[in-house]
Formats: sequence, C-alpha cells, structure tokens
Amino acid sequence: MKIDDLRDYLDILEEYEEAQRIGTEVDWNLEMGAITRRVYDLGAPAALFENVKGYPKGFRALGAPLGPSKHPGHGLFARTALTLGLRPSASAKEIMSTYLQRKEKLIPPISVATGPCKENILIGDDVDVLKFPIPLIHGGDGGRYIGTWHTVITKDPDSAWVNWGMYRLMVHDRNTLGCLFPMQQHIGQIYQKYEAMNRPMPVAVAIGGQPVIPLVSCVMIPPYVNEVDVAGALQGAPIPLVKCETVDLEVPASAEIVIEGEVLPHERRVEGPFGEYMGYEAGKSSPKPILKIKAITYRNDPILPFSNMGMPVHEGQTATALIKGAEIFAELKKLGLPVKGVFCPPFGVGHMAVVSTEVPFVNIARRVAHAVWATKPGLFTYYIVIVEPDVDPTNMDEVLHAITTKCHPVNGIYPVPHNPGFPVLLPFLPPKERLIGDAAGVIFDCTWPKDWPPDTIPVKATFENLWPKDLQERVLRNWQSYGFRRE
Ligand SMILES: Cc1cc2nc3c(=O)[nH]c(=O)nc-3n(C[C@H](O)[C@H](O)[C@H](O)COP(=O)(O)O)c2cc1C
Ligand SMILES: [Mn+2]
Repeated sequence: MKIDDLRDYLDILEEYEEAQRIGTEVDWNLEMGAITRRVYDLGAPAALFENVKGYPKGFRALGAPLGPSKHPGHGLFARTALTLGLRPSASAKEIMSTYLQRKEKLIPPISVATGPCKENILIGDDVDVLKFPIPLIHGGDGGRYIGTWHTVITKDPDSAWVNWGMYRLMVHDRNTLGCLFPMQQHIGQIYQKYEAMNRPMPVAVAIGGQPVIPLVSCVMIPPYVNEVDVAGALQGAPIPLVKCETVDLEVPASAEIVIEGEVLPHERRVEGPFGEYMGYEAGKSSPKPILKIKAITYRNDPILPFSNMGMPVHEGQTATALIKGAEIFAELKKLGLPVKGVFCPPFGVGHMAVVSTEVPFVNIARRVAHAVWATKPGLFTYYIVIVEPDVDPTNMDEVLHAITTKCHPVNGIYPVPHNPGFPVLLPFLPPKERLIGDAAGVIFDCTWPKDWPPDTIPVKATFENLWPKDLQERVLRNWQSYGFRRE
C-alpha cells in the first residue's frame, strides 16, 4: 500500500497493532507525556490521542510514532520498517541495507499548486500556535514543545542546498518559538551565515506528512544533500511540495501543520530544559534563538505527531541512531576502508558506534575511528568499538565478548580529548564543558594486533572453527534424529 501521508501510515500501524486510539479525555499538561513514556517503556503501540482536554474534536496528537515495538513477532524497529514499507519483523540489518540501497538513486521533489496542508490558513494576527494540542511532555520541561517530530526547512544563502532537519521547538507564546540550533549541525551552519549578514533566516516547519519525511529529517545525512531527495528515494516517488504563503520556501503538500516564519539574527530568549535523547532531563535552560511565526497552515482535523525523548528506546534510537549507523558505513566505504558493518546500539543513544572491519594494516582501528569522527553522521559519537568481521556489530552479546577478550584494558583503549560534543546536553561532561560541548572520545580496539605471530593468536572456540567440516555437516543433518525438537 502506498503511504502518501501520516493518515495512510496510521492505517498501516493500526493494521499491524502498532497504533492505539485513545478516546478517553487526556490532559496535554503532562498526561499525554506520561502515557507516551509508558508506551516506550513497554514497547506498546503508538498512542493516537483523539480527545485532548480543552481542544475541539478533530484536533489530535500522535505520541511515539516510531517508538520501539514489543509486539509478538515484530522487531524492535517495526515502525521504522513499516515506514519503509518493510515487514514489521525486519531486522536492524535489513532496515539499514534497504535504506542504503534505496538511497543510491536520489529522487528530487515535484512542485504542485496546492495540497491538504492549505485547507486552513492563518496569517499575521490570526496566528496562534496554541490552537493545537501541544503537550507539556516531561515534568521539569521549560515549556510545551510543538517540534519533536517535525522538519525544519531552511535554505543555504550561498547555494541551492535546502536543509531538512529536526531541531526541537519550544513554545514561548502564540507566535514565538525557541530553537536549539547547535553550530555543529547543518541548521547552525546556515543560521550563522544569516546572522553574519544581519538578516533573518526564513524558516518553514512541516509537521506530519509521509513518514519518511520526519525520518530523513532526524538522521545524519551528509551536508549539501537535500534531505527531500532522500525522502523521495526512500518513498520510491517524488515528494510533492507546495509554496509557502509568506516565505520563499516549499513544504510537503501532505503536511498536517505548517509553520512559516523567520529566525531573527542575534536575538535570544531563555529556552529549555527538556527531557532529552540521552535519557536525562538534561541541561539547564539557556538563551537560544527565536522563531517569529508569520503564518500557520493546517489540514482539517490535524494530527500533531510528537516524540517523547528520555530513557531509551525512542525515536532517537529507532530512527536517528539506527540510520546513523548506515550513513557512517556509507561514508567509510567512500574512503575505501575495508569495513563490513556499522551499528549504533539503541542503549548507546547514538554515542556508540560499533564498526566491523578487515585488518589489512597496523592501527587500522584508529584510522577507522578517526574517519568516523570526521564524517557528519559520525558527529556526536564518543565511543567507537572496532571489531573484526567475525563479530556481528548488531549483536551486543558478541560485541561485549569481543571487548572483554580482545581489547587490552590499557593498550587497546585510546582516549581522545577535546572531541566536539552536543552542546548543553551531554550528561558526562562537567558543567562548564557541557555548555559548549567540549567533549572527548574513546576507541576500543578489539582487533588482534598485526605484529603478533599468527600461532599466538587465540582461535575462537566455535562450532565452525574447531570441528572438521564433514562432522559439522553430519551433526546438522542428524540434528532432529538425535531427538532435538528445535533448530
Ligand atoms: C525527536 C528528535 C529531536 C531532535 N532535536 C534536536 C535538536 O533540538 N537539536 C539538534 O541539533 N538535533 C536534534 N535532533 C537530531 C537531529 O535531528 C539530527 O542530528 C539531524 O541529522 C539534524 O539534521 P542535519 O543533519 O541536517 O543538521 C533531534 C532528533 C530527534 C529524533
Ligand atoms: Mn542536513
């Protein structure tokens, strides 16, 4: 079935019992957040809130759109798999390889005259973002966040690059939002250019639409790539875009809600804190850029999707970290490195990348790790574990075994001071370094040193390694006749 908007995706989620309609009245003030937190903790279906206190019927919200799944027979990443039209049982490896395969042929968007996102148009004084059932998600949050599963669209002033990224947006008042735009991210780089010219940065925020849209917005795609072309590639069809009313940008025609406006140069207002992707109510509030809203357009009976960051597993891992692994792999291959696989394990919150590689020369682990850090998708990765191809990076049991048997506790661990980190949020940094993201990295080298004589390298005691091939085959062939019931 084709997925042309968020509603088609919801139908599919419901078909696979990955979405739950909630008709009971719920409060936007913490209750929707608490319910969604339980949804992540239990691997329960995404929560479609149909009756939000104080809001008219039809104004709905969808929590945990790409939350982890514990549905029997489904994989942890079932909703990510369904986003790509795969079976809900698809493994992390299948999802990553499908992503990379489809991305080989980028599909640019098409412009259309109008679309559902223009069904209602509010301009100027009519703008009021609080019209939508925006949740106050976590206890301790600095405000209600309208942008937690969305796309911030900006144009590079020096080129044709249009960047789509997901950067949290807090409501200050009916027509002002607070933004977290780190300089290491594409939006920070673009905003810096507008600020240098002392010009406001035109912005459009699209909420809802084909589920590949938020997916490409929150994954680490290299610079100068228009994420909308990746969305088209994943969709297998161009994404239809319509012109905005008040800014020179285009947005997905299928969006549920569109916010148009500009981010002012040099103006700051206190934003945060917010329960964050690392699993903590992290960072104090601090002055950050503001987005002044000029117009809002929305579909009839709009659905506001939202994510609820906090302890893993949530969209920060089922989308951002999962695809980050695939993107790092693609970047390392471009460098001609003999890598076999990359995985960012969910409980590593995107801070850890496990890379499996051949070992053709001395110190390859260090070369691979520094290459990871030099790429955009490798940004904000602090722990790099290098394993050999006999270890499956998506299998944490095998990775742990490699660390504890092949990584020398002193000589195999390479600390790297002063690597760039995510500003404001990094829990392990002291307060001063935390504010500016003055972080560090470490390499765990789980490869056998090249200079050891071959006969001193321990042989892994596996079924495949220690028994003659013909005996292995006989045992496998006779397995059931020995009386075993299962494979
Ligand atoms: C729910 C959610 C919220 C996010 N919020 C932010 C944010 O506020 N700031 C940020 O820099 N990255 C945030 N990210 C991660 C970015 O979306 C991600 O790094 C993406 O690659 C940024 O786009 P870019 O690569 O075009 O800069 C968030 C991710 C998710 C899943
Ligand atoms: Mn980008």
